[in-house]
Amino acid sequence: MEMGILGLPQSGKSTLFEIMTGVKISPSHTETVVRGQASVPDERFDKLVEIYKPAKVSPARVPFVDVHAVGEHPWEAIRQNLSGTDGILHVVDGFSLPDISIALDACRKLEDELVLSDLIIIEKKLERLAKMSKKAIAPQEAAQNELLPRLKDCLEAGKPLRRAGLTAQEVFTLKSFSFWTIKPELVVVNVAEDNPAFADEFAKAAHLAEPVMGICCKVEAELAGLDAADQKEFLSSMGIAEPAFGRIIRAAFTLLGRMSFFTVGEDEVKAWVIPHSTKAPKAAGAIHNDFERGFIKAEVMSFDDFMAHGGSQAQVKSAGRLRLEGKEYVVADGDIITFRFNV
Ligand SMILES: Nc1nc2c(ncn2[C@@H]2O[C@H](COP(=O)(O)OP(=O)(O)OP(=O)(O)O)[C@@H](O)[C@H]2O)c(=O)[nH]1
Ligand SMILES: [Mg+2]
Repeated sequence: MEMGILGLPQSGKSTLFEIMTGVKISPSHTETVVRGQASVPDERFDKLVEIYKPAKVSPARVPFVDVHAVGEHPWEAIRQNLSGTDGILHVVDGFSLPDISIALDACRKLEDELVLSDLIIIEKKLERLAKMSKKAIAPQEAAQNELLPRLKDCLEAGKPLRRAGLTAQEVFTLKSFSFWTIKPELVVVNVAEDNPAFADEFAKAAHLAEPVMGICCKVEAELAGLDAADQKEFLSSMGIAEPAFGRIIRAAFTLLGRMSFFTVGEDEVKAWVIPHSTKAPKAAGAIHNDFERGFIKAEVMSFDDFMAHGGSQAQVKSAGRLRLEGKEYVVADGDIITFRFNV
């Protein structure tokens, strides 16, 4: 699971990457690709930490990748380095020239590049398939051959593949292509300090199917540099509940179809990242393969039950709200779990 940061040159990609991940990119850096992890803000997790005061704190994380593409073929470097990512964070410059039509053009320019890039892949594949004898075409390719013309129409109409109404099976059939526009996408408008309303105006004018969020990277870079207490003070002095970079990280996490369950104790409180609709043994496997192999039961309490019973596992149990779940249990977001296993 990885989120790639895309955007036109100098739109603020690296600034945003640094804010979210805390990974500093030195101005003289020569590496093309920089990876970093962003902690996902979660009030429930913070409450658990407050209650258990654990020695180790491990929040959920989202990996982000930033590409510093220079030289003659920047797009090639971006394509190569981000093609394996699971989602796209598209940064739009809204600060250097805060003009809606300029920002819209900039946004569309990149979207068009992505659509075109996917279209070329499809055309090449269809050409190749057309030259092959029917017998030589493998079943997977035959399925692709059926599907690709429809996708071509979609792209030719300027629509990304994520809006082609594909079934899960069809998406699976297309996996080997790593299309850009099939990936979930979040659009982030980097606004000027004195124009925070610009992102909303942009969203209204753009009519995108993708979620749009605003951030002022300049302000948030200062914010990210403060410790937690100073951050709170800074935010309340500005009348803001939460930094925008926190909301963006959370949105990326949701966009990738992820959720968390918690394990708690005095040694560690940890948020484990799993896809939605994960059954208990697979969730146990996120912790350790042995937990999945030797899975017996999951002791589960919901976060709400835990809080409603004074943040005490013993009280949850005596109230009969501690559930013993088996192999078919689908883990819910925010479950607090202790696995029983046997290896
Ligand atoms: N005023 C202002 N400047 C910003 C903001 N965000 C980024 N910048 C500046 O814009 C320039 C480009 O920012 P980067 O984060 O390096 O942009 P980038 O998209 O990573 O650039 P490339 O990797 O070269 O394509 C830097 O000089 C930043 O300091 C912002 O919100 N406000
Ligand atoms: Mg950069």
